[in-house]
Amino acid sequence: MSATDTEVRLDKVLVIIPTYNEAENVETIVARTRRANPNVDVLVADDNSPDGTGEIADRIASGDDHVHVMHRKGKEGLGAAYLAGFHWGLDLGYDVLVEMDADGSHQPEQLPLLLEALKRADMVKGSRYVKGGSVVNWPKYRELISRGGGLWTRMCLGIGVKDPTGGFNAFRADTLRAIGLDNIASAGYCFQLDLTWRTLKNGMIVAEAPIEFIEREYGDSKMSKDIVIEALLRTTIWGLDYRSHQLKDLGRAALDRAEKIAGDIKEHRSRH
Ligand SMILES: Nc1nc2c(ncn2[C@@H]2O[C@H](COP(=O)(O)OP(=O)(O)OP(=O)(O)O)[C@@H](O)[C@H]2O)c(=O)[nH]1
Ligand SMILES: [Mg+2]
Repeated sequence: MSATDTEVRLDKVLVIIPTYNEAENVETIVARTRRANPNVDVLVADDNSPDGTGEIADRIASGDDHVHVMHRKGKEGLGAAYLAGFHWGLDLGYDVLVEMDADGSHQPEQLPLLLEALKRADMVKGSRYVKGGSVVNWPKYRELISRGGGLWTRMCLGIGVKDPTGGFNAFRADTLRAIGLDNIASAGYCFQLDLTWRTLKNGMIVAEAPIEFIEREYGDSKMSKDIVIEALLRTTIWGLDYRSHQLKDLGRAALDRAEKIAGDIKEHRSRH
């Protein structure tokens, strides 16, 4: 099944929300998600947050059959939590799996836009940098890093995605099955990039839906300089690796062509 297959079902949607110390945000984000999208299920994937986020999520889940909580043993990073959530959702037969932050940066009210675009794509990224997209309350330097990183990624990998590091993403279940979830670079922005890059390399369609991204109001960011540097380095390595394969293929094709021409000349000579 792929984006070109109109028969594919996209009804059973799971929104995965990874949390680490989001006690101030978790209740609001789950309530907003359920209110704006009454048919979707929510999975809070909590890494045993010391601030009690997991217990708050349990309380919400006890009053709403659409809300589930995964208690993980400790802080292992956002990527590991998403991967565990993906496996959980795939095993239970969800058609669509969505990544969404707990801090309100991604607005659940905009999820229908992503789901609509997923009818014609294999993965949809909520995008700050396509027409209609925007960033609210970000210091200029954050936007510069984000835009610069995106530009670098587009250049290295030769892709057109305007917001490759964006973390508000919707996948068809078949897309996740096709790209495989083993050996994903799981730290920070690399995780989102890796998923996007794998989907594109599999020849699948990645669409971007405009979103308004709002900087978190409550709680601490888990972003760090290391995460940015790792993402830039990894993108460069992926790009070099990809280009070297392209060059090898080009070289091989040129050699084949040269051998064919030499053969033709030989044959032509032997005939005359
Ligand atoms: N389960 C789990 N969730 C995490 C972990 N680290 C971050 N998260 C969650 O992942 C989401 C994104 O984290 P943020 O700290 O907002 O990172 P960010 O969005 O890159 O950075 P800001 O833009 O500064 O907010 C939030 O919902 C976090 O609670 C982790 O180690 N485990
Ligand atoms: Mg955030």
